Formats: sequence, C-alpha cells, structure tokens
Amino acid sequence: MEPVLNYINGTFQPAASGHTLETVNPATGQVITTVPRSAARDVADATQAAKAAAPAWGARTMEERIEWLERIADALEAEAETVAQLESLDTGKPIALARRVDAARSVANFRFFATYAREQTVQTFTAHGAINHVHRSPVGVVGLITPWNLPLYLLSWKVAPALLMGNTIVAKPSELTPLTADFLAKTLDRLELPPGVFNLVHGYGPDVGQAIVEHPDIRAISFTGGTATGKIVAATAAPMFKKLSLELGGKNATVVLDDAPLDDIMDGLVRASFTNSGQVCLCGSRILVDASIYETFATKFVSAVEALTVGDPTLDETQMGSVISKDHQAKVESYIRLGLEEGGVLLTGGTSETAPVDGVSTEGAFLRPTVLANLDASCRTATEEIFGPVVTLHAFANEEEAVAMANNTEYGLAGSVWTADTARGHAFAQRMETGIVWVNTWLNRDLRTPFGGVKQSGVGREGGAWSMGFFSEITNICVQQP
Ligand code: TXE
Repeated sequence: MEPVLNYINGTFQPAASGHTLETVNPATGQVITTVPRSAARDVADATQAAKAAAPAWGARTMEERIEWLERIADALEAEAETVAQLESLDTGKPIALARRVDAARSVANFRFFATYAREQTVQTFTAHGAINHVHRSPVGVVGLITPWNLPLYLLSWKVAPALLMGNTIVAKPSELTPLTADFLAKTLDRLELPPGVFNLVHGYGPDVGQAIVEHPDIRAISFTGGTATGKIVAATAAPMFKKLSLELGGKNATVVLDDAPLDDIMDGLVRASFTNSGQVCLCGSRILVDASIYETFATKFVSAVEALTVGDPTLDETQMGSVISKDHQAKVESYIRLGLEEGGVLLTGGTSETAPVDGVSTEGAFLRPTVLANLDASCRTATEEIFGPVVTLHAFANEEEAVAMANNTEYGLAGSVWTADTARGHAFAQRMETGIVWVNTWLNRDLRTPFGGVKQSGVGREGGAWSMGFFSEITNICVQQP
C-alpha cells in the first residue's frame, strides 16, 4: 500500500523531518504501510493553513456548509465498502462489523448533522421590550484527536459538526489506525474542499497530539481516548482557556435484574460485552446479576459467548476479530492473569496461551472472549478499564447493592439495565452515576442525544445541539425594540 502522508493546506506531504512509522495489520502482524512521524513543525504548518482558511470557511452560509456535509456523506456512502475494508485491515475488527458500524456510522454522522442543522433556528429570548438573539460564530481552528477503536466513526463524529459550525480543522488520528483518516482526507481533496479547511497530521500522541493541544491558535480541543491521556490534555489546555471536550475511558456496568427475560436479552448482553472485542468505551465489562438468577444466567451467558465466531476478520461470518495490537493483547492478558490472582474463576476464554484462537496467524493479536466469575466487585480487575474481550460476573442481593456496585468505580460513562419492567429499569437508571444508560438495549444511538461521561470518563457532551454548541462561540445580542 502507498505510504500514508499528511494532508496540509490541500496537499499530501511527508513529515518535515522525513521520518516515518509503520502501521501494522493486527490480525496478521504484517506491516501495511508507513505514515509520517510528524512533529510540532508539521502541526504549526497545518495550523497556519487552517488559520488562513478560517475566515472564508466561517463566512460561508450554514446552508452552504450543510451542502458540503451532504456531499461528503454521499462520497463516503459510495465508498462504504472501501472504508469498511480499510478499517478492518487497520484494526483487526471483523469486516461485517466494519461495514455495519464503522462505515455506516461515518456516513450517518455527516448526514445527521446536515439534516439536524436544517431544523435548528436561532434561539431568542424576549423580555423588557427587547429581543435577545443567541448568535453562534465559529470557534476558528479546532483540534480533533481520536483513538484507535472506532477510527473513522469517531473522527467523522467530530469533523461533521466542526465543519458545519464554520471551523477549520487540525486532526490527528491514532498512530495505530491512520488508514480511514487518510481516506477521509483523500475524499475531501477529491471533492475540492477548500485547502486548509481540513488538515490531517499523523504521528505519535506526545509529538503531534501534544503540539495540537499546546498550539495557541487552536482554540478548541475535542479528544477521545484514554483517561490517562485525557488528564495530560486537560492539564495542557486548561491554563490556555481552550474549549475542551473529553470522552475518555469507562468500566461500564451491565445490570441484570431478577425479572429479566434471560433468553430474550442474551444476544444483547453478548453484544454489549464483546462488540469490537470489547474495545468500545460503551461496552459493559462488569455484569451485575441478581443472586436469585445468577447460576442460570451464568450458564446461559457462557454458552452464548462460546457460540461467538472468533477468528479471521476478513471472513463475513466472523463476529470477533483480533484486538488492536500485540501490546494491547499483552495488556488484556495481564488483566486476565490478575483476575485469577484476585481469586477469579475462569468460566470461558483465557490468554492466547491457555485458550488460543484457531485458524489464525500466531502473529495476530487474537484473544477468545473471556468471562471471569467469583471476583469481589471492588477488586482491580473489576474496577480498572481493560478495554478488551474480558467481562467479570458479580451477584447482588438486592437493588440497593446493585446500585452501590454499579457506581463503585472511578468511571462514569455508560451502563445498561435489563428487566421485564421498563419503569423499574428507568428508575434504576436514574441512580447510575454515568452519562448514558440503556434500558433493555445497548448502543441504541439517537445522534441528537447528549453523549459523554462523568468522573474519570470525561468532561462535556457531544451529539446534536451539544456538538453544535461545543464547536461554536456564543454572542448574546440584545436588541431593544422601538
Ligand atoms: O488512547 P490514547 P489509546 C482507553 C483504553 C485504551 C487506552 C489507551 O483503555 O487502552 O485508552 O488507548 C493521542 N497529547 N481508550 O492508546 O493513548 C493518541 O495518539 C495529545 C478508550 O487509543 O489516549 C491518540 O490519537 N494526544 C477510548 C489519542 O490521543 C495524545 C478509546 C488517543 O490515544 C497524547 C480508545 C498527548 N500527550 C482507548 N498521547 C474511548 N473512550 O473510546 C496520546 N495522544
């Protein structure tokens, strides 16, 4: 595959230093291609281009920018299979998942914000003989930093509203997954988006991401990634009074109440646990089950998990592929071993030694879906983010205990509650200290809703009006009526 290049001021170019880094197919361990190992100098060039393009892009009408989003959505939709193939190659996720989630949602993100923006009107407040107009202007140049788990899904989730609201962009994808960000740049270039409106700089986080966060001309940072990195980003951006949106890690609880119809919900629970090999910040990694149905649940859940097709991500029937890298495989395995050390009992799965995935390359970063039981809900395995195909099962005596267990982590991103009584589930959900709760479903996403977490899961919300608000500055204009 051709080397990936930065996209700065409408031209594809290597890092100023000429340095590159390799990107690997995690399912085979094979090098795919090289990407620029950029540095602050490249970020400065990209920011200068974005700053120069900002006035003209910001001066376009909302309708003109809405039409651009529709053009981009159409172009990505026409190439959805290419997007899915690139995403699966880059991440090791099954091609069926890349089609159904990553490629489809990348199109939906652009199309949603175009449609939604058309429905919005300027907010006004009238009192004391005056009309107050909540006027929105572009922030200017915005920095978008995205992770490796849902590369184009999460990049497009930020690019769409940022462009819509008249901003120009300096974006940095994860060094582990550059391919679909590059594809987006090539698509925007083909559509002749004005140079400098969208700039893409590849490289390591501390080199490129840090430079984006530090650059004084980048006035807002939208970051999705790990909590540890989020703390560094926040520490850098806060004293510069930049607008900051942080969507970080999670350790989400899946709560199964005593009246849950187990056979009906089992597929949903397996999806919530192991989609994308558990590498979705919204996955449920702690399953809390009423003690009265725990044994029955554990038996049904384990057999549903063992029915998953794990293997070569290029095969249509594969439901779980590899994790993102050998390093991440090792991190996840260290948690499986920790779980056993903390007294856990392995109900299914294990490390690549003890439970190898057959029919795949030994160079691939494969792990079987793993279920650990018998752990105390406050142990490290059950409270630290693993971000892999590992869940822990815990029994609770009553709803009070379930609420306490669900809230007993430093994270607060998402969760789900499963019950035959939706009013009961809704009431339980209101007691969970998270940004999102699903009742009898998972990852059912209405893009108008606020998305984000509390505690160590982040700051701020994106989605619908929250995204339009984040990617704009407000001026309240009060006009005294004659
Ligand atoms: O995230 P990172 P990674 C969690 C999960 C995972 C951990 C690390 O636990 O194991 O985060 O994953 C860039 N200044 N989630 O490595 O390191 C980096 O290059 C600015 C949850 O993907 O946070 C990448 O582009 N940027 C998460 C982006 O930040 C920096 C999804 C995210 O990288 C930087 C993925 C710095 N100093 C991982 N250092 C979710 N909530 O969805 C790195 N980066």
